[in-house]
Amino acid sequence: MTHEYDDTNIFARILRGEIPNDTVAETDHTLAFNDITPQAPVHVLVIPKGKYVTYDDFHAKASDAEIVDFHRTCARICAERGIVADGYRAISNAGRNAVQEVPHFHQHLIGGRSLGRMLA
Ligand code: D5M
Repeated sequence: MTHEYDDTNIFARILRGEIPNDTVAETDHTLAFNDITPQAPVHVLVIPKGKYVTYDDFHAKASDAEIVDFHRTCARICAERGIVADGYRAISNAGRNAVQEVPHFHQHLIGGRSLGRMLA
């Protein structure tokens, strides 16, 4: 897939402040906000502030500081939102086969109910 970044994507617009979001956490490198169509009681999206399209694009191009900050923020949100004890799902859709809708790398943190098996 192409990793050419599209500045018009909705998360780029959120990062530019053009569209409101329900912020959960923000650091120098990372923004987390509630998903607009939650699939569970907890459904947070975590995105780097840099322009990365997919999981692999992020890890290929981002600095160590950005990568560490991103993952620490994800883990902190899981703890703060109380989904660690009963379990949760952390997933990132990438590209066509995963039906990625928004071409700005993001991780879904989903929990608060039984999620069933992901792989059918
Ligand atoms: O999922 C993209 C996710 O982004 C999907 O769960 C809806 C969510 N979304 C789309 N627009 C918004 C806004 N404006 N705020 C919050 N959440 C949003 P994907 O993994 O790309 O298929």
